[in-house]
Formats: sequence, structure tokens, C-alpha cells
Amino acid sequence: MHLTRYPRAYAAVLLALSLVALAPAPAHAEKRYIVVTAVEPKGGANVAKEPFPTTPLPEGGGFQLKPPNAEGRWEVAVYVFDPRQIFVNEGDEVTLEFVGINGASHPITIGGYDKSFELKRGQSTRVTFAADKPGTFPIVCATHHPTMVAEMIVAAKK
Ligand SMILES: [Cu+2]
Repeated sequence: MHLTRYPRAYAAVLLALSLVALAPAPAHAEKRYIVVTAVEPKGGANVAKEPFPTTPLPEGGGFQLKPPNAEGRWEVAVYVFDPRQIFVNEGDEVTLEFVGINGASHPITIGGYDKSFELKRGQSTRVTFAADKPGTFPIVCATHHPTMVAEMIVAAKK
């Protein structure tokens, strides 16, 4: 079929091709690189200045409350990810660089994106994937529950 014999069909094809050519690539699709550290903010005091708390912290390996040592110093800490919320856009190519700072080992999963790995202190684990599903996805350390949980929020394409 010669399109020039069918001007309407020819025009329709040209219009379709020009629309494809003009359709912008998703404006917000980007390569994202985000460092996520495994850290343990810590505080402490001496019983001479502050009494050891009598109310226990919630259950879970992420909470650390160390009773006074021989010198009377006690400490409190939680294991967390920094940052705890990660915002990306659907379609982004996301690289999360996990770095182990505190804690010997963290068994980590990224829910919904089928990623599991062990992060060790002094090492980094790089995870790269296409953020092809919008929603809120948990990043969880199985050892330091429930404090060592982050959220990856993938904003839906508009
Ligand atoms: Cu952990």
C-alpha cells in the first residue's frame, strides 16, 4: 500500500509518528545514588548524675539498654538506618549503597523488590534496581527489630 495514495492514512501515520517523537521521556526518571548507613546513636550517663531507668525499653534487638558498669556508667542506644525514609520516583534507576558502621552484621531485606543481603561492619553492599513499582517498601534488618527499619517510597509516575 502506497500511503501517498491515501492522504488521510498518510496524515494519520505522520501524526502518530510525530506524537511518538514528541512524547517526552518521563521527566523525572533519574539515576539515584543514596548512601544508607547502619548506625547506632548512643547516649549514656553515670548513676551519680542520672539514675538508671527503671522502665524497660520495648522488646526487640534494636533497643540496647546497658545497666551500670563497675564505674556506674549506663548506656542506651538504638540501631537504625540513616536515612530512614528514601524517596524516589517510579522509573528511577536506584542505587542504594549500604555501609556498615555500627554492629557486626545486619541481615537486610528490601520488601517488594526481592533483595536480601548481609551487611557487615566496615563493608558496603551496593544494590541497584529499577524502581518499577510505586508504593511504600520496607527495608528491614532482621536482627535489630523494630528500630532498624527504613521505608523506600516510590512515587507513582504522573
Ligand atoms: Cu541491624
